[in-house]
Amino acid sequence: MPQANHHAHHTTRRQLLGATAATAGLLAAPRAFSQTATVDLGLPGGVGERALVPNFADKRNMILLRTRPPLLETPMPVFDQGVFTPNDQFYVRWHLADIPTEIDVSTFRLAVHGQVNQALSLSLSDLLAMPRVEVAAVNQCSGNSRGFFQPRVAGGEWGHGAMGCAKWTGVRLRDVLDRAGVKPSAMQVSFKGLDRGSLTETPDFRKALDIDHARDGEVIIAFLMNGQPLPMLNGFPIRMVVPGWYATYWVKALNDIEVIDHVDDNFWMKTAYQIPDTPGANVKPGESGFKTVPINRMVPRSFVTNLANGASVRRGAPVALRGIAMGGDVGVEQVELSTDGGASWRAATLGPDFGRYAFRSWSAELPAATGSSLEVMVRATNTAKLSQPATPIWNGGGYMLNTIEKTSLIVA
Ligand SMILES: Nc1nc2c(c(=O)[nH]1)N[C@H]1C(S)=C(S)[C@@H](COP(=O)(O)O)O[C@H]1N2
Ligand SMILES: [Mo]
Repeated sequence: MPQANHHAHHTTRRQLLGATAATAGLLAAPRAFSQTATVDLGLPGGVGERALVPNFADKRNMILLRTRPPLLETPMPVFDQGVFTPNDQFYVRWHLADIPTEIDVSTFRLAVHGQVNQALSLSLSDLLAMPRVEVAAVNQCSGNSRGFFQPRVAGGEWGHGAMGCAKWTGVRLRDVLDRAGVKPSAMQVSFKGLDRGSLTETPDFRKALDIDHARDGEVIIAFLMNGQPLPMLNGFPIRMVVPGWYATYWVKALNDIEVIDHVDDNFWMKTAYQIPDTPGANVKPGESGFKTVPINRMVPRSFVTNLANGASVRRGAPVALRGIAMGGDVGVEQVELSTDGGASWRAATLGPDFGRYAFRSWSAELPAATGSSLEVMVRATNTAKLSQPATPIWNGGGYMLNTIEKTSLIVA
């Protein structure tokens, strides 16, 4: 549950003001970025070679998928350093070419309108003066790991690094809606940010949540990420945080909230980000005729973070493993490991619990390795008893991949 926190209003306000000055050079930075190395994401077909860029805007050492608008992936070793992903290595995803690069925090306004008694135009000071909550939550792109889909699908070929976990601080969406007074005719709440397409016909990026979800007290409008103002590329000055749901709803640089009396049928809700309405969003390649729904709750996942595929371990010595897991829309109940292809499983030890929406660290020591190779499988089960599937899922959008991961180790 988010905790109320009423401290440090003034500090925060200064921090937000300071951050504005620091963001002025954002556009120039991507043009000047340098590439020092490449990484191989290990995608099927050997198509996963990517540039590692040390200095893209205010990000460091990120895997570059695209520069405009930016798609930046977090390298896996970052997840070995703790459950909270550093802001300057947190992944970045935008759809539209024209993204905000500078914000005047004194004139910025958040509009709240539509099916409300009183339309609002809220300044950052207005938001900073409201009761605060904090939640630790995983932000994961719907298409995280899309590059591993077989057969391949269209769309950004992410490895596993289009995810991150942060402590998000902000105000409850419910409190903002209550201030405007939601009319009984309200059915959904729709969100838009400051970004735009470069062509006028490109539809604005708009996402919507059902009114009850929007008012559940867990959905927040965040202005701090790990205690700092949001990086420009992660939605400065404010963004939506929808714990347990895929990041497509976590609208960045949020400047418009519209309460609507119908189900949002804009392109980004009705056409894009639709998944098969089947367990785990799984269908057969080429299958058609199934019902689709807007993507929604996340599913459990787990990863080994201290050893990469192809790493060597010492023969005759116990193998220390550690990693991270997430429950999806509920907490992690259990993480298990198998070294016999899934025939038997042993429980890992779970690390500290930062709340059900956060990453959960885990560790385990496997008995001394004998043969010449070792394949480790890791499986998370959430508190709703949902486990990761053993066989890969598939859907045409390349969404929600959460197959049990395998790490192949060399024993020498
Ligand atoms: N305004 C705006 N918000 C947005 C998007 C966008 O294109 N524009 N993309 C969404 C998607 S699909 C993802 S995966 C997350 C990525 O959040 P991040 O860049 O902070 O990691 O932002 C979401 N919020
Ligand atoms: Mo996404």
